[in-house]
Amino acid sequence: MSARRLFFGIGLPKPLQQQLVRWRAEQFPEEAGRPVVAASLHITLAFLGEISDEKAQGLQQLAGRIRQPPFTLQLDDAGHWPRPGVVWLGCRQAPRGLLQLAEMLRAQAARSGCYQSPQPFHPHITLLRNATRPVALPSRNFHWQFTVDHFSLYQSVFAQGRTRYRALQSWPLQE
Ligand code: 2AM
Repeated sequence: MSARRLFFGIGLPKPLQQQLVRWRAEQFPEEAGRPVVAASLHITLAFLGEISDEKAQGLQQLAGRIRQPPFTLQLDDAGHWPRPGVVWLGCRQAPRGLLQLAEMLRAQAARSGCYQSPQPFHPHITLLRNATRPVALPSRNFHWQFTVDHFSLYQSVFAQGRTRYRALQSWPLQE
């Protein structure tokens, strides 16, 4: 039986991807870490791991039953986790809609046997990887926002030395 590495997440609007990539290039020197390509910038809601197509189908059905209104996400925070080597963008106060959506998807994933980290959910967009050395973080005078009106199931595909994320299915946020 085939297994794919999957996760539920939120993608970014294309213009915002471009803005973030330009800002990142201004803010961080090349040696700070390996930049995630614009099209791969995302927020993970629930990581599923390598799962069978059967299990994925069950989770896709459950995802389709989620009823929640859209919400606005403010990107006004940044940080560095040296151990996984991640520089990230996030929000100082995560909106309730984001936390609810992630909680629902993570609970459904856990009930289906997908291991969920016991660490608190910290929504973030990974900007740089392999950032294990100290990094000077930009002063917090940035602020972007966007409306989240859908979420997606992504496949993580490793090919030619790099990982890319492919959206397999999306669901609108609506009541
Ligand atoms: P990261 O960006 O902080 O590394 C695809 O790998 C996505 O799933 C990435 O956003 C990654 O988060 C996240 N991810 C990978 N492994 C994970 C795990 N064990 N628990 C939670 N999220 C994970």
